[in-house]
Amino acid sequence: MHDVVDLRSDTVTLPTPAMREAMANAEVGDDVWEEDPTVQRLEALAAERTGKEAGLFVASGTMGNLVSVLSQTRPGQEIILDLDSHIFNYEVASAAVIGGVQTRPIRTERGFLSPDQVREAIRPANIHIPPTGLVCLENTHNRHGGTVCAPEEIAAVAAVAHAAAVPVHLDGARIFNAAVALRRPVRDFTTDVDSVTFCVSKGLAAPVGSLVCGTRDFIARARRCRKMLGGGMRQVGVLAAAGLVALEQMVERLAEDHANAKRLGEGIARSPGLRVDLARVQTNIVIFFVDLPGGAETLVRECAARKVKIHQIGPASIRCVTHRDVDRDDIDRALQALAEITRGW
Ligand code: TLP
Repeated sequence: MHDVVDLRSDTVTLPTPAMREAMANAEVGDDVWEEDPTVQRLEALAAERTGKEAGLFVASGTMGNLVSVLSQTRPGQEIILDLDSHIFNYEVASAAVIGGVQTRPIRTERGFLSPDQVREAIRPANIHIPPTGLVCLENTHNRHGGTVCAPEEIAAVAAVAHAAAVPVHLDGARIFNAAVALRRPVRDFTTDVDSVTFCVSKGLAAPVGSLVCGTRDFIARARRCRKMLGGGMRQVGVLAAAGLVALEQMVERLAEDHANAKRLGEGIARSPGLRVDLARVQTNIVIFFVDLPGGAETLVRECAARKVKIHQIGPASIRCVTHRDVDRDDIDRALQALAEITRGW
């Protein structure tokens, strides 16, 4: 039980005691010179988990996605992605501003492009038309409520892109949640894509950082892009040490977050005036809708007054994310707060 129940995001997780200890004792060196042994261990472990040749530690998921776009496209190309994707909505238009690429957002049912959608969106060679440079996928899908895309679906989309010689990037910020939900190894979700970003700073509870993985050649280009963006860090093993603990100790417990999200979703479904699609509550995210006009603002405010923090993501929609620093009692407290507020709605 915590004093404040913070369901705004899994990014709010605090480093565990084991992480703080590992950080204090980390062996470090200058990582721009590629001399930090702890960073190298983390990059090697990330590559192994994703079944790729090499990995690169970056400051954030946003930086991981951007270096992946920069390393696989050139200005004037187009990238195909889902309309609700994080890259399209929440990365400050970095692909366009810094990469000079045009984004081609496509509306999907669950956040996942189908092979047919990708086939139709890939541009033919024509003097008027921007060539397709990259297809970007997201798994789990944040704005669609933490939905999971199965490895076979990823493989089918990648096959279409690869047949047209277009590489595929996976924004796998929460790919470990997908892996735990389907009880399959992460590498099943990543073998068919050319590059993947995942975050250790979300449900895995490390304070900072994401990993980008792919071929050795791709990682060499990504490393240059990271430097260009000011992301070449020095004795950064103090952060990578927490990332190692995240990968070694924090993956299996994500199942608890998923169980808590389910409990929360089921409680919300029983609350008057609130609507949730329980079929979408597959991992640690619950998105729900408030039917009353102005209800979402009221709900966020009234919950905050009861020390329950939730996050409004649309005029009538709210997102809750479960994580290590929210336990089952906290979920029941959040449900209690919602029940008090919506009584009589
Ligand atoms: N998402 C954050 C916010 O930016 C919305 C959150 O609280 O969920 N890809 C996906 C799918 C993400 O959800 C996020 C973070 C990122 C990339 C970016 O990661 P960071 O925040 O490390 O740059």
